[in-house]
Amino acid sequence: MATRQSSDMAKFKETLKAAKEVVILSGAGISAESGIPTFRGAGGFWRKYQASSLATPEAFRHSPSLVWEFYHYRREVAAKAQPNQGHKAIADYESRLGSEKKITVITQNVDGLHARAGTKNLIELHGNLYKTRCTKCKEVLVNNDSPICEALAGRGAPDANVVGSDIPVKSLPHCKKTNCGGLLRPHIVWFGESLDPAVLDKAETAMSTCDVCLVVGTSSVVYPAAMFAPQAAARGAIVAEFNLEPTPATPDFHYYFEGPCGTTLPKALSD
Ligand code: BJW
Ligand code: ZN
Repeated sequence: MATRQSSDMAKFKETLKAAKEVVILSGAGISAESGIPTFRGAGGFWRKYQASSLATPEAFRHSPSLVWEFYHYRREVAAKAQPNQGHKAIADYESRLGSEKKITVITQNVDGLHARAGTKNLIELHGNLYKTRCTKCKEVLVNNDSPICEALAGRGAPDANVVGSDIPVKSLPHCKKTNCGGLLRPHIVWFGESLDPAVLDKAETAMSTCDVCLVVGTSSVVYPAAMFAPQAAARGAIVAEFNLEPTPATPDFHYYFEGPCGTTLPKALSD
């Protein structure tokens, strides 16, 4: 990716001060400093699998046991992680200025760390690790159990040489509703699946009316989220990107702040 010099922070802060509607669109990079691996790049593997190859309906159909091991591991990691300075700067910004500006956080992350940091007006585009959906009756429930079922206790180790546990389907998490008993799956949007239309609609509405957008810690390659900020920039919203490195979308944006967002965001969002 081409290099780009960091922009003038003081100038961006003036723009942000004048904004009436602000959207913060985040990706895996914001949780990296909390110890949660990103999807692409070195940390994006679990065992011998690229994380994105397990986040598919085909992988779940082929081996619900393997996919549940993967998500059990991710639930346990995220439950132990703490929101970092980036998450906190966003939550603090909303609590200071949320009554004078409309501030919306749209996250692609499923780790729940924005909410745990205190963000209120939050749209979780790709679902949440701590929600399940019944494959039969479709009921969505919050589930914070650890482990989520007995058979997954001590499973999910990420090392490349670990062999899958091949847990029988009957021992994986199941719906407790009378007359259902369907297999549960993580309430997460996998590749090739449509986003929840109501969630997508809320996100698109916020994107279409904001005057400033901060794009934080996302590689901007996964659709539809990848087109949100470029579209906002194209209609005249001011967009600032916070990332360790430029992305395919960087040339579309007005501002670019290079570095760990746990350092750059508190500077951008402070008074
Ligand atoms: C730091 C940092 C620090 C690190 N500080 N920065 C149009 C064109 C082409 C394809 C498609 C298209 N429309 C749809 C598709 C198909 C597909 C898609 O986009 N494919 C692309 C890969 C090409 N999209 C879908 O299937 C979506 N469904 C859909 O659109 O349905 C309709 C449809 C289907 C098929 C065809 C056409 C239409 C659903 C997408 C669901 C994404 N799900 C996942 C996994 C589930 C969640 C989970 O298990 O956790 O969501 S994929 C994965 O990628 C995850 C993430 O939310 C998502 C985005 O990744 P993110 O957050 O950007 O992370 P990384 O790792 O890529 O980047 C981290 C960044 O942080 C890097 O830039 C680092 O530099 C940076 N960073 N540390 C600041 N400290
Ligand atoms: Zn059910």
